[in-house]
Order: sequence, then structure tokens, then C-alpha cells
Amino acid sequence: MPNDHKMDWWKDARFGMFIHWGIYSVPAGKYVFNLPNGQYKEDITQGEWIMNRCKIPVAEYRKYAERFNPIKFNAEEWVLSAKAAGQKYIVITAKHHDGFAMFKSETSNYNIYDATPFKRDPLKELAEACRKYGIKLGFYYSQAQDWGHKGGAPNKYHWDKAAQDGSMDAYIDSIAAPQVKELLTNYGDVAVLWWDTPKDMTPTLAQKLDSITKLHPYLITNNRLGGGIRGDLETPEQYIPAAGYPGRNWEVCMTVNDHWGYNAYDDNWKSSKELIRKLIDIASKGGNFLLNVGPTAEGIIPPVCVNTLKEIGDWLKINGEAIYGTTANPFDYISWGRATRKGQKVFIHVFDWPKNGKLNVPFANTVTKAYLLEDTATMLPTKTIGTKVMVTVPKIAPDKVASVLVLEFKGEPNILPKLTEGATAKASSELDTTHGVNKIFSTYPKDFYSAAKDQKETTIELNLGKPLAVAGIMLAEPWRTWENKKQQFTLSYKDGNEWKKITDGTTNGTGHTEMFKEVTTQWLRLQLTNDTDPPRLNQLLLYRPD
Ligand code: H79
Repeated sequence: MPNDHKMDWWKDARFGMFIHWGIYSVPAGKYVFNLPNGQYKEDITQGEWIMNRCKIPVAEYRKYAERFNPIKFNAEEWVLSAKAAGQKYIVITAKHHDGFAMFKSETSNYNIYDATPFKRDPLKELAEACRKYGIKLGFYYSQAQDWGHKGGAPNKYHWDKAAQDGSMDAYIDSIAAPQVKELLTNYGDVAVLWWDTPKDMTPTLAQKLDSITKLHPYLITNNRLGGGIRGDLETPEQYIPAAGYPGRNWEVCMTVNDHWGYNAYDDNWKSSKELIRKLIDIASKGGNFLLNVGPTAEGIIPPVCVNTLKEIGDWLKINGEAIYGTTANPFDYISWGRATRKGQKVFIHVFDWPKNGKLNVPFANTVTKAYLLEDTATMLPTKTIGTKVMVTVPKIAPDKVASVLVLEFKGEPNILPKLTEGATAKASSELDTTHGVNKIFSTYPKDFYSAAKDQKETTIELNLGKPLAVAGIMLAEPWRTWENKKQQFTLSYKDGNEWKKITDGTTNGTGHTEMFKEVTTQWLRLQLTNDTDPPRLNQLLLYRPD
């Protein structure tokens, strides 16, 4: 196969820039509703969804295009910001759900070249700048939802029926398919096509778009085309999957504040420290991080973001070896940091520096060298104690965000089996055979256990096969962040004939990881309650004491 290696650059890259830019940056998150009594009401919480959320008619929304003149846009500056952040690729919205094309399109004049005073093609300029600086470029394209063209799905939610209702077949044939062709032929090598929200997408419709991308064997596509097409990437949005997706390529997309498109009223910025730790967490589970910026209507990336990106890049300049081209943590979860691997090196990213100057790493191999990435010339003393390596480290953390320790080792990683390896499970109810309780031991992202229909509670009993020391639990859950699901859980262990509580709490619908005081037990019980749905779990993992 010519494209066997098409994922190689992507796996090495680990970190990319997502850009949500469109005419929604003109209202910048705010919409004013005129009330019948001459008063008005403001909504300042919007982003790229403003047209839909505020039910703006197509003709009115189009006026934002007339005011869109981003004369401060400089493709090279954007690309240099990505470079300074240590990002290796950019994915930009070529067309979001509003239907407005941010490129010169022959297919529809609802585009930045024909419908704005700007009269430039920013994607062309970006493609040139990316080529110049060695950054890969990908396009986000909303293939099904399109509120600006007739037939863009889904008809049942249209609010400007005269302008929006129509045949989705005709829309795919006359808008989506030709625009995707334009994007894949007019901009040089396109690295990624990032589909989104496959509403009403049938296999037949998806096929029309898939057959276009198939003409580009090196093009990477995500899993959001719909119609049963799997694509190359899983795409968890706004959260880090608790256990990653072993065996799949996956990419977390996330905003720096709480909006994708520019919102002038949102100052809830994540710090560079939070984002660096997220990047490390993602890399330790084998995924990529696509971090979003929402440029303004003038064409600039918010200065807060530029600054934060630079700080992330400064950390990567020293520690990039522990991120780029690495693979997932080969051993158990460690609560005080994360780990990545590259060949015969294991990188330990320490979040909580040990006060006693001793780091105990759960790694049973012979370690030939130990040193910090900050200071590769100073070798640190190590000592193997049972299944752990104790490393003597400086008293003070070299880096406040994450200090990276390198362990060079011999042989294949000598990994202890998962605590659940010999375990069996029983549940008080199961939805059906494809959602049986054994699915909690599967790492396949689509697998999940579900309690029977109409159940709001379930009890799962685990038999570990023999008494084992347990000090942590990971629950992976199947919902999306915007569904705002949660489940209450209580974890207990059997002591003699009595169940004793270890911990309880509430999850966030995507997953939960928690360490606790170790217990040695053969029997565990997880009780789950869910106010809105039958309780569900993708996966359950148990962790040994640190
Ligand atoms: O492009 C970004 C989002 O616009 C898009 N995917 C990312 C990458 C996305 N489209 N739909 N969704 C995500 C899920 C639906 C979220 C919704 Fe909402 C919750 C739609 C209405 C309520 C989020 C919050 C969008 C508007 C308000």
C-alpha cells in the first residue's frame, strides 16, 4: 500500500493548532435581540454557533460578511505563532456550519473572496506560509450541517426555512462535494481533512465525499464524516479520554478559553501550565493535541493566546524530545506525573516533585542511565528496589510545570500485568449481549457496558482472581462533553463478608481517574447511578499503589 506510512508524520507531530475563523468573529460572541416593547436583550455567550443559537436569518447573517475585512491578517505571523508553540500542523475552518467559505470558491459566492471587502484567499496565503516554514496544513470542512445553503442538514432544525430547506442530496452534489474538490486541488498538499457533525449523513452521501478524499492517498481524515465511515482518527472534543484509545490514532481538540470562534467576552483562558500538562497527559496515552485559537475579525490571534503558545513552545524547546515521536506510557498510571517512551528511553514527566529527593518509578528494567532533560550531562544515581527504580534527584524541581527525567533501559519494558488481567465481572443488569459487563475490559473505543433499559442503577462486582493491592481506579465513560452527563459511583471492597466503602464521587460523563489509600482485596464492587440514562461504562482499570 502506498499510504502505509501516511500517519508517520502525524504520530511524530503530537501537537497542532486548530483555527476557528469565520464571519462569526464580526459579532465576536454578542447578539442583540430587539424586543417588541422597544427594549433589547443581549446574548454575549456565543461563538461559531451564533447564527443557529440566535436564529439569525440567512440574509441578516450575510451582512457580517460585508463587515468582514481582516486587514491585519498575516499568514506568516500565524504560522510563526504555531512554530513558536512547537506545533507541527495547522487545521483551519475552510467552512464551518454557517456555510461561509473562508476561501475563494467557484462553487458558491458565499465566500471570503466574493462576499467580503477583503477580496483575498487566506487559505492560499496560509498554504504558502505553511510550505515556507515546514508546517503541515489541514482543512476543517462542515460537510453536512450548512445553515447558509439550501439542503444543508438537518432540515428539521432550520429556522429560516425559505433560505435553508432543501434536498441534502442536491446540497452534497452542488456544494459540499465540489468545495471539497476545490480544497484538495487548489492548495498544494493538504495533510488533513477534518469533517464535523455528520447530521443526517447516509452511507450513500458519505460515499460521495469519501471517494473524493480517497483520490489523495496521503490525506488523513477524521472519524466525523458519518455514514459508517471510520476515518483515520478518533476525535475526543474538549476532554482527554481517561485511557486513550490503544491501537487507534486519536486527537484531542480543545479550546484555550471556552469558545472555538472568537468571543470578545470570554476571558476564561487556560494557563500555559494547564495546557502543557494536558499535552503531556495526552502524549502519555498516545494521542495528539489540536489546540484551538479563534482569531478576531481584524485577523489577529488574541495576544493572550500568542503569549500562552510561546510559553508552551519554550517548555517544548527543552523537553520536546519527551513529546515528539514518542509512544504511550508503557506501564501503570503514575499519579504524580506521566510517562512517554521512545525506543530505549522512558521519559518521566514529574508534576509533583518529591520532597525527599527520591523518585520511585514503577519500572522493573535495568536502567543504564538516568538524567534530566534540563541537564543531560549530569547522571543521577539509581537503585532497583523490587519492581521499581529509585532515582535520586535534585531537592528542588527544575521546572515548575513538569520536569522530565530520562531513563535509558535495556531490553523490552518489563511491565507488570494490568490488575484486571485475570479479573471477571458480574453486573446486576445488562442492556443486551453487545453491551455486556465484559466490555469494561475492552480497550476498543466504541465498546461499552450498559445497564438494562429503564435502569437508573447498577452494581458491578469484580473478582480479581486473587488478593491484590489496589490504590486507584479509572472509569472511562461514553458521553460527549456537551451532553453534560454525570454518574454517581461508590467503590467498595470485600473484607470478610462485609462490603467496605473505599471512595465515592461524581463523574463528568467522559471519565474519572482517582487514587486512594491502598487496599488488598480480591473483590471489588462498583455501584453506579445515573439520573437520566441507564448507567454505562466504556472501560474500567485499576492501578497499583505508586
Ligand atoms: O467546531 C467546533 C464546534 O463548533 C463543533 N465541533 C468543534 C470542533 C461542534 N458542533 N457541534 N458540536 C460541536 C456539538 C454540539 C454542541 C452544542 Fe452548543 C451544544 C450545540 C448547541 C449546544 C456548543 C454550545 C455549541 C453551541 C453551544
